[in-house]
Amino acid sequence: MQPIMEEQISGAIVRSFFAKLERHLAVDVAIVGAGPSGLVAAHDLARDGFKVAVYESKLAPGGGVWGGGMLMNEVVVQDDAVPILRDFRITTVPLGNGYHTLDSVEMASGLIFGARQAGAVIFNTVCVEDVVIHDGVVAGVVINWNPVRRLEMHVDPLVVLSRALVDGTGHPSEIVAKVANKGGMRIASPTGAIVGEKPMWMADGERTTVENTMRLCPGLYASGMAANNVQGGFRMGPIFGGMLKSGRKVARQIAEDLAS
Ligand code: 48F
Repeated sequence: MQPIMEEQISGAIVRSFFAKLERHLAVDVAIVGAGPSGLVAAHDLARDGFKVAVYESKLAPGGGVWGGGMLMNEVVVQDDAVPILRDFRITTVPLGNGYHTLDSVEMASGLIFGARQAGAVIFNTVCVEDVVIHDGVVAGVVINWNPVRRLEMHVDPLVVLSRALVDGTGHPSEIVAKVANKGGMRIASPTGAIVGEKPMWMADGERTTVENTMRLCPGLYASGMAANNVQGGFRMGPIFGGMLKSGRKVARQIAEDLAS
């Protein structure tokens, strides 16, 4: 007897999802947070041949890009970030003063599509609730469905091992907090712990987002606003060049570290 259509559709989804999950139970790079820095890092590392999984707790990847500035769906980037956007074929409109505007919906969807097309796998609606630490090395992520976390259901998670883990969770730097506070590990910051983000200063925040993007301890890196929160940088609002450059920087550093 031919299987009925509903059974074929459900079966195809179940089989292909679980094959994808199983292929990614151990990865080269796990990236937590599908904001702009995480998506650029995912794109660059996957393009270089690394096995990359991105975990995003929300249904829609894209982080803080979608809403532009105060829900006006345009954002701004500087000249030196435009080449990164070109790699994703995202359109920019020059303002003639070193800055460009772009449509935040095109930016978010372009970064997601580019990362995925490069080969990174994105697990959306999945949150990273903890980390794995083996002998002083951050070695993976503890994952669960975000609705399980939000409903406070008492459900044990699954574990994915990683050679490099990127905290791209934005302002809260949730993953570094787990490593530093719960794991008790010293991280590369002025205090050895999370310093905490400062108020708004666009120029300084943009500069330090890139400078603060670094390896924090064996196996752990931070990108984007998480990197600034860890090192005590200023926030910067709806200008995104620093986020894009941070993603590219962390990818380059991980590629070098994993090759050595
Ligand atoms: O905050 P977010 O966009 O990260 P980013 O790359 O970019 C920051 C800018 O958007 C903006 C800014 C620019 O001027 O300041 O804030 O640093 O995206 C972070 C993503 O991480 C997800 C969260 O839902 C968001 O989409 N996230 C946070 N915690 C977790 C998580 C977690 N524990 N597990 C999975 N995803």
